[in-house]
Amino acid sequence: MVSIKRINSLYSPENIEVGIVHIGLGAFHRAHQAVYIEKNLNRNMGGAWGICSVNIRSNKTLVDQLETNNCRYHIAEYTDSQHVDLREINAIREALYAGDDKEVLFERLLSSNTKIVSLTVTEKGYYLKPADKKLRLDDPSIQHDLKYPTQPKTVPGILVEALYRRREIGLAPFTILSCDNMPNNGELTRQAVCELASYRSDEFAQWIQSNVAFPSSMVDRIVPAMTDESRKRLQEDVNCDDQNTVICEAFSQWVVEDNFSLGRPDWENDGVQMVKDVHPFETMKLRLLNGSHSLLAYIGLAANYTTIAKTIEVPEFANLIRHYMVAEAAPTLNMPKDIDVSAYIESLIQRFSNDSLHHQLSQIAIDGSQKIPQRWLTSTQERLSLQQNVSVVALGVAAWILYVRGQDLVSNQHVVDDPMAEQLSECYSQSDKPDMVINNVLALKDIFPKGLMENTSFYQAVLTAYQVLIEHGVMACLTIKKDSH
Ligand code: CS2
Repeated sequence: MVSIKRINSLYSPENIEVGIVHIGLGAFHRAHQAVYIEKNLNRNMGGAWGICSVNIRSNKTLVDQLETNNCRYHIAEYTDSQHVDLREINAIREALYAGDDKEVLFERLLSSNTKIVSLTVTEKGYYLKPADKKLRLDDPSIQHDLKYPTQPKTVPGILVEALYRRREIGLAPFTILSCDNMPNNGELTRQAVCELASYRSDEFAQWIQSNVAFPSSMVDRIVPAMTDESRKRLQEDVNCDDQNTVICEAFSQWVVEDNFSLGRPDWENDGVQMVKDVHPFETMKLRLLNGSHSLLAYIGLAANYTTIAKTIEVPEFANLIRHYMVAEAAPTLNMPKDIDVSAYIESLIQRFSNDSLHHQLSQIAIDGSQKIPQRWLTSTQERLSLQQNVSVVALGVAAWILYVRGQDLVSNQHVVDDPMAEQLSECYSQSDKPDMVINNVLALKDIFPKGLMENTSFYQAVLTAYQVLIEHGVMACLTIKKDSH
């Protein structure tokens, strides 16, 4: 029997005003930020921080489904397979789909009640090149926004146009809060918005620089994409027939830079860590949690596993992940004294082992070109400059290179879902000889910083791992020396 604790909203949703516009209405937003707002509204018995959640490209069905239910939905927070908190959420007061016509969205963005615009649009939604963080000017959607700035398609384009219109009518700019897995996500958002705005005028870009707050934030909660299988399990476990319910882990963390120009909810009373500098938290989470996730995804898929819990259950993989975190990632962190990195590592192993989540490796494997620089490559470059061992990351990169071939070790095909899929596939087009492939991939300068591309030890380590991987399989690659740091 699964033990269920039900937590219901205590306030009247119809009295809540919208103060936040959120772009990226996916499972993560519903199980993370919306929960913190829900707690805030519960504690204050209402308020003006309801959310208008928006999708601009995908998932219109979800928007429609939420709208039919007055945007009320549930989240099922699994501590383990036997303990679930079923939480009612009413924090989202409006769901919008702004596809071709974005004027309804602009109406919201131009409202004086809108104080914060938050984002979960994934790494690629910022249109920055992973290696140098400059705008991807050759991307057709960015080119469109440069040509038709008043009818933008991209998130940076929408923000630029909304800020432009707010300035014209004399309305103070909203705060822009990125909630995506990137280091300095506030600063990166500022860069994308200001670079695009500079094509309108340098003076306008300068105005954004000086007047718009872009706090950084570190977000953390494991929220697997919902599937038919997980919906069925929900029905069995908690007898919940709300089709919009999201499954997630019990753990949740949000560390936010306290820099909001038009005010913010009193989040510090709802478990949000409001801090001056998010950077150490972001780096720790990206390199330890997300870095391990990507590693598990690519090696797990190469060994034919499907979920995180099933992969980490294999002792050799658990050892590899622990070794990666302890020996390769943790030494690159510069954490405040009161943060216990070893305890954090142990807690991650526990969280990865939560078998009630069924977190698919294929979901994490998506968009590798946008993820691996901040998860693996920055720390690896630092380690190489000190002549330190990087063998686990080299294996990870080799497994990712195998993954982007689109064909696994036993010739099963899969789709490579990545904005750089075409360039990655070209790396295999002349020849599939390991040295040629590795050369081609490591020469992709949008992904690999110059220092890494030119580093012969890195090239050699990736090549060796790749050769062993394709000739003998993953298990043969796992002889990581314990003293190699
Ligand atoms: C995952 C993240 O899909 C991925 O790349 O690593 O979504 C991860 O689950 C979250 O960042 C956890 O907070």
